Amino acid sequence: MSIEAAQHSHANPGLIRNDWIRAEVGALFALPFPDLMFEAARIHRMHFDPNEVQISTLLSIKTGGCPEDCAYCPQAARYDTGVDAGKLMSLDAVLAEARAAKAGGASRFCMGAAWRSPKDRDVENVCAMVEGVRALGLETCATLGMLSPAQAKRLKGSGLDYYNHNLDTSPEFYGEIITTRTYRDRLNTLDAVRDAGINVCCGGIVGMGEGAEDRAGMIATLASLPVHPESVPINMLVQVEGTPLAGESKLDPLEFVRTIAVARICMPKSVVRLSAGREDMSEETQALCFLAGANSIFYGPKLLTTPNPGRDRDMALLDKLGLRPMER
Ligand code: SAM
Ligand code: DTB
Ligand code: SF4
Repeated sequence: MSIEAAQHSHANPGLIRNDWIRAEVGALFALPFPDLMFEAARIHRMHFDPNEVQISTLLSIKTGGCPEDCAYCPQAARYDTGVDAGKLMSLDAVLAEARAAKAGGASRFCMGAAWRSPKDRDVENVCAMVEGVRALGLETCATLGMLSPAQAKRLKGSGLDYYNHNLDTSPEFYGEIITTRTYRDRLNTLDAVRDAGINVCCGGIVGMGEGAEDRAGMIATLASLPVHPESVPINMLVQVEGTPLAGESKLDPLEFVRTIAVARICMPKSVVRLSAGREDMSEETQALCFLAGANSIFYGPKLLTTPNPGRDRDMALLDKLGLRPMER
């Protein structure tokens, strides 16, 4: 970090900046671990109760058969991963899952669909789900692929609280992972969601074989969006047999913790989600993530198609750490 930048951020700790450059973000990644963790925890405490964790439950409302080529994804039709393509779930079946999520202690229900982009008819069906889930007293989130401005407005009209659309990685590494849609396409969808007045949930994945500069580039891009995403999911790649990234060398868990800490420092007021990858993560690594400023998790035994820790295991962990669910 330059001396000016360091002075600037010390004079204004927790200041919201939208002009992060990669070199500054890279310098945060390179800090000694104790300094990085202390700074992240300090900033976390300025804006949040550090002992609270937001709890979201995921449901795949339309699984598999996706035409895109995202190299990490078990739902891409072109990879033989054993995930069968399904139809959009019925409203009743989705609401039954939402009731169970609420009973299990979730405050937000996130509906994911394996589409490149939804048809207008799909959007209508999802709007009915959003209305039903909200009526249960849950916050709603959807991730349906690319949206047009009109589709984003329609979803807002149904009461959708959050839309998840990830940048996934740095602009430079992106082409190694996805060729069927561009980084610009993703930014356009994020603009449409923001303009419609929906909260933005946007983050990425690490452990895909990217370099340290790509992790810094991803956080710098997220943190220099005109408005920071309200929710920032940081996923550790879940390696799925049959996808091109199966067998990729594993990322050091401490580098994952650093990514969470840097996201927290650069986006002080955003909720940072310790997202996919917890099934294979030790309790100690997860505890370090919470210390580094993560304050949300996906809760329930399944992510979209892959396993997540069971509810009992997670409740025991939160209990052991003295963490409480965040009220909505
Ligand atoms: N099809 C829509 C899209 O791509 O925007 C929505 C669903 S898609 C599965 C949502 C996000 O899940 C992806 O952007 C990616 O960041 C994450 N994801 C998918 N497969 C993953 C994996 N194997 N490990 C970690 N994250 C994954
Ligand atoms: C996000 O960033 N991670 C979630 C959610 N947004 C939609 C998805 C993780 C998917 C992991 C692989 C699977 O279960 O299919
Ligand atoms: Fe399709 Fe989304 Fe998977 Fe990419 S991440 S293959 S768009 S479901």
